[in-house]
Amino acid sequence: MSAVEIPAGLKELLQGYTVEVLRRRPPNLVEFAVQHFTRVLESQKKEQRLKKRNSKPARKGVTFQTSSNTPNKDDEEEEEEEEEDTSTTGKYSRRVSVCAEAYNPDDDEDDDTEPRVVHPKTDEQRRRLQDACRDILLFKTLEQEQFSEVLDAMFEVLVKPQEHIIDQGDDGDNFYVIEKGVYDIFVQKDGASVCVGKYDNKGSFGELALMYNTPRAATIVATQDGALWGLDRATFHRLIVKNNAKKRRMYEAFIECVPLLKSLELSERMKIVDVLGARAFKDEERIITQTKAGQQDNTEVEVARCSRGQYFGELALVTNKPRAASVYAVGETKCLVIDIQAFERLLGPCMDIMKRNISQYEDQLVALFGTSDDLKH
Ligand code: 1OR
Repeated sequence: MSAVEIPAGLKELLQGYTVEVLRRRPPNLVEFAVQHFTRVLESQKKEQRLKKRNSKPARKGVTFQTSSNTPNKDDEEEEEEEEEDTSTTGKYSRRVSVCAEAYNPDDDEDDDTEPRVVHPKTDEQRRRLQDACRDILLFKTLEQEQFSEVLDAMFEVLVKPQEHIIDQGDDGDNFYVIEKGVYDIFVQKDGASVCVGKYDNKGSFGELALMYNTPRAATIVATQDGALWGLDRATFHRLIVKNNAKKRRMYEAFIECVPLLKSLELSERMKIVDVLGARAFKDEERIITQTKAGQQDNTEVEVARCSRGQYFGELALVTNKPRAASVYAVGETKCLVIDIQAFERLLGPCMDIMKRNISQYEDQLVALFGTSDDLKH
């Protein structure tokens, strides 16, 4: 037991600031701290104003079971069900609560008192949901029981073109899995909103603010009619964030000895663990399929063999080109997988090392086929 009492919320505040510093690498930490905490304060004030106005909770479907007996839920004063907000203007009133939940994922105390969120679904909805969630990495390391709790809690969100699902700077309300639709990703750069990528009918977004109690890092806008599945913040926290603590314990030692990741800070390596999924492959199973002709005929030639601690699959991501080689499992194998958006976000600092290694692939190919054109960026 500690003799010094740590004020409630201090840890989360500092953690939020640290994560933002690591993500944005500001030149002046003090100036950045002033901006960051001003934003936190503004959000707190906004939250209080919203509470006063007794505004309704987040978007369609995000309702906690009314049997909730959790005493300090922020939402408790808020009126639960009014008519559903299905406006197409793109802005919904959202739950505002910077650093409301404790971040410590090991802190299990209130697990039993947390209400379990269940959104009933038809068989057809459940099937579509299961399909959409099949490749979501954050779900890959969940136990079956936890996974089905996640599915129970998810709710369908239909979106219209130009609808903002998430606005950068807001507080996180939900995590989203894409069932269909194309979504642009915008990030503020020097005061302007820049499109940095898109999701095309698959993937998920909105995990960062929920995992690290930080403001939304990007704006996500639907470009066409789309369908999403949302998972509320409380359930995400209870199941995914807690599972991440387990993942950290499982993969910490392994990640420490992956040479590529040596140049990252410990906290950055841990963020990689947070978004990793694990996948097992059988002997000879194809893990990556070559999508362009790298050879004159159709015979496949083994060009390299990777083992524990090495990586593959980055080439197409770094060069933005189709897959240049196929990869097969040799024996029973297990890979840790990172998705493309997280790859770009988290492995930026490793780009130089990866590019250096890519020039080695070129040497290998030149030795085999006498050309490296396919690998040129
Ligand atoms: P969030 O909860 O912060 C916005 O809400 C979401 O956009 C975020 O979680 C991610 O799921 C998703 N940088 C930050 N967030 C991103 C990015 C991104 N891409 C998708 N999201 N970058 C683009 C990487 C292709 C880096 C931009 C500098």
